[in-house]
Amino acid sequence: MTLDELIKRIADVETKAATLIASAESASALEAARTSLVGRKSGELTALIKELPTLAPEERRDAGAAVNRAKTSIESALDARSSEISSHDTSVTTADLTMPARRIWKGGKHPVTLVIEEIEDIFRELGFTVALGPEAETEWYNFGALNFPPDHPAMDMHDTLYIDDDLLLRTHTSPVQIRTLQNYKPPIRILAPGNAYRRDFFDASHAPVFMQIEGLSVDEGVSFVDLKATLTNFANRFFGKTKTRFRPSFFPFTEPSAEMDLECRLCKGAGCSACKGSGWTEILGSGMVHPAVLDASGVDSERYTGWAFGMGPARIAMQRYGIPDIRLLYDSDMRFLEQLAG
Ligand code: 2NL
Repeated sequence: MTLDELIKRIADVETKAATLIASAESASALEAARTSLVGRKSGELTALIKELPTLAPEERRDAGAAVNRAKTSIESALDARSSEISSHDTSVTTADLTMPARRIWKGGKHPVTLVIEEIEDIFRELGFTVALGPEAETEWYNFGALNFPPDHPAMDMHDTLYIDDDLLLRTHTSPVQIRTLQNYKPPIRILAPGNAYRRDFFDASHAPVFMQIEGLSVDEGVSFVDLKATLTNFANRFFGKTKTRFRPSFFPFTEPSAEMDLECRLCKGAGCSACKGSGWTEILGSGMVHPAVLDASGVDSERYTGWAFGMGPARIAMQRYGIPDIRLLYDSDMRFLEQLAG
């Protein structure tokens, strides 16, 4: 090859390079251009460099300088185009970076759990702690220690689920209170939430497994005034300021016993279908702990007195959220639960 020919070929490669580089729209197209122009093996300019030794020695200096100038200018054009392409790389910029992330559905709390937690929060402020215990109990913890006479109908196989002769599924959470009285010295202020079991048919208002929450306060000098004041304060906190009343009742484990009613929120006491015309709805049972219960648990009933209450958080949730059938709380139907999930 002559020097003139080589110079012309270099100029041709430079012209071609300018179009090739300018038309490359992606990093891979640009990389292909780089290979075809200055690649080690098959680059067109590289091929011309390999021609240098065929020239006459006095021509090689000018030819070498021309090839190097072309190589430098092609390489800087390649670099400039490369930074242009990466600054408008469409694969990054089409994503909407302001769009909120899709979060994983982690579930929500069941309405009965919400009610239990709210009750716990109110009583926690009043100095109560939460106590838990077994769901399978002996007859003594479930009935005997609670002053049930030996022939009480609640102990009947028709009402209670027995595992064997002496083991049964607790019918209330009172056994937790008995175990606390046995193991701790007064003052005692506890809340006992948990499952309880009865041999009932599953209908609109009964379930064979249900949540119960009981409370117990035992100390020297505790009176019915403490019961009324604490439970009235609780009702006003939980339901908002509402009239309450206490009615005499009976439980084997309390004497005297009282049921607390709340003025019906729907008719404001006038009487409606929700309160069956009475103007009141029952929310809990309560009473002064029977001295026989304290003595059975090893607490001196001459020195200590106490009060207790029990309520069904499912019933409370039904009143609060207007749920007409208790089975809705057991069905796990997301269309229902999602409306109340906390
Ligand atoms: C209800 C109301 C109640 C209690 C539960 C209790 C526990 C001990 C001693 C005395 Cl260890 N009482 N719990 C008291 C009054 C009522 O439950 O409607 N139950 C069916």
